[in-house]
Amino acid sequence: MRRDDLPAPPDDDPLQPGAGSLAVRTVWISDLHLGTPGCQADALLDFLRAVHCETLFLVGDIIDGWQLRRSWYWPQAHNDVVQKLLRKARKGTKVIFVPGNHDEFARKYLGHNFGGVDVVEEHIHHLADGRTLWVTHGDHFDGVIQCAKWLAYVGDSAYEFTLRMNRHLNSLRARLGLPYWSLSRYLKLKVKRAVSYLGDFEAAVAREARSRGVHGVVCGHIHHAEMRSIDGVLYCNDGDWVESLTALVEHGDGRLEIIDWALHMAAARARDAAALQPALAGEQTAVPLVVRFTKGITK
Ligand SMILES: [Mn+2]
Repeated sequence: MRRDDLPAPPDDDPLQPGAGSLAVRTVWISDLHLGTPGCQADALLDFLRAVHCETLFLVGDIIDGWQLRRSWYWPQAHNDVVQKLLRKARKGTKVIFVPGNHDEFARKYLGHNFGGVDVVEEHIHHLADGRTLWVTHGDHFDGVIQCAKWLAYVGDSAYEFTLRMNRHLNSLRARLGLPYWSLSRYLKLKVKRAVSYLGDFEAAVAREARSRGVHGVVCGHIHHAEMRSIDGVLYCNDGDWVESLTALVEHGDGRLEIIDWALHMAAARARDAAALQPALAGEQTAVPLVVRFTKGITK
């Protein structure tokens, strides 16, 4: 059943796709890894269609030049993402691209503007409430960390294998009506050394932010969304669109929030299913769907 066939959801929830939009002041997304099979372009498109903002930050690893050099992978959905981003720039959204290590080719074009997209090495963002945030991809902090073991797997075949398993697992889960679940995120949090790596990275980025005299920092790179205070500095990581499907947003009053789009899509699907149930049951609307299903099995 296509979503168009469903009744429009109520307008009270700003996150509902049918309600039209999620209107915020600023959006940060990173680590899309367009050009790799790991990129969850459909979920990303769903998010980009729903979100409206004054400023959109692309915080690095947007197009994966490393992977494209090895083998060409560029499906239509990845084109659609690029078109959607350029369209937002054309329609008045300020789009700022801070290249990362996987799209370091773009670092040759710092200070230039392409189709309304500004390419900069880093940026100081002023929140509506006056606080300042330093925006950087974060890969420069690999070097200052002793045990950067986990990141060695990014772009590596073991990591790609995990992502491939993740895709198979989740297409199965989708068929079973289960929400998206990140195998790679689960593994990463299970591996002790990876967890300590994440902590070291976060501390190093926060330390640099403090030395720059800003209130906080927004980065990506480690594919792990987070927002917390580290020694008096607000550390924000917008996550990624390979594993966690997350974005960081600033509301009109300067309040920051991590948006988990996988959760949002699961909630939207559950609402769709609830809306469909009476229609499917037809004349037997009084009989719960579960009961009818069980009866079918015992026959
Ligand atoms: Mn990176």
